[in-house]
Amino acid sequence: MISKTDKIWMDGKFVKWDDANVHILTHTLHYGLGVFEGIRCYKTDKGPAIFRLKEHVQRLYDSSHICQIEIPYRPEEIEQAIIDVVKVNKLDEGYIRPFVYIGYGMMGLYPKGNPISVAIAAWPWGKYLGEEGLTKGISIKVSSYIRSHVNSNMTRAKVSGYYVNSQLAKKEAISMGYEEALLLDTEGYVSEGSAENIFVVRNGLIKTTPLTSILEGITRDTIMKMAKDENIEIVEARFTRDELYIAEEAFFTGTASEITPIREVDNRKIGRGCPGEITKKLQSLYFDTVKGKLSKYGHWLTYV
Ligand code: PPE
Repeated sequence: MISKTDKIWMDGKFVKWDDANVHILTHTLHYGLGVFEGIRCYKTDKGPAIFRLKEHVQRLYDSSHICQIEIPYRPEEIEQAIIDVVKVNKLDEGYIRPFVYIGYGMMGLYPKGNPISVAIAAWPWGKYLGEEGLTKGISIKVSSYIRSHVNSNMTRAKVSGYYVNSQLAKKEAISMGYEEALLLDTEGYVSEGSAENIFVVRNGLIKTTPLTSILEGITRDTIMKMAKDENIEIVEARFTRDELYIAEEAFFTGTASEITPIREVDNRKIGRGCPGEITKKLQSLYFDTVKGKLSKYGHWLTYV
């Protein structure tokens, strides 16, 4: 169950958590065209810090642009509202969910004139794939569902409706005893997890899937920059599921899932079946960064 906080920002006003409701004929609720973000804020020595706020807000606007939804606020207003939501709720650590949706008005697939609304909620959210998942790694399954064709779902946008595909894949994986699903693209190459980008390591080289059928993850970008700074070779290249099977290390990245090692894929151990050295190194750099312990990456933090 979600841990409630006090207030949610809805179109410029703070509303009590329990009163943050919408009409049942809210357009996005029926047809799935809404865009959202997932942002984390972490406890640091200098108070709560929001990780890569600007980039998340930029992606929210990019998602809206792709979907031709006009957000009735300026990006600076949304950034400030996100900071205010953390402040008002006295959160020192948690997850922030800005959501842009098409409101009540017309039904049918051309909702001309329906209001565009924005809501921002924040709440404490622990380890997405479990504490043990972070330390020992998770077991995943290549899904029978595939990511949509690039001209069906334009995955540079983070659209609510796309998560039907993710949920089906996740349900399938969990019902079969795995912790997360891995989806392939329409051509059969590795794409991403239900809510994570993926990296593999082999012979000291890191590979991550190129930006075709995947969300342009902000954690993915963070890890790519960190690997480069550590002089670890990293490339964006397509790879197949068997290349993943024989990888020495593999891990998922995402705001919610952070850096989660993958210890097994389709019942095949990855490396020695525990988090590898490069994964552990990047994971610790990531946690030190978000917790404000690395001044080198301090520019990615917005203190509340
Ligand atoms: N791919 C998908 C499909 C995805 O949903 C996410 C984030 C990522 C990659 C990683 O992106 P980034 O967070 O920018 O590194 N998924 C968000 C939603 C999770 C949820 O259950 O809700 C998240 O991690 O916040």
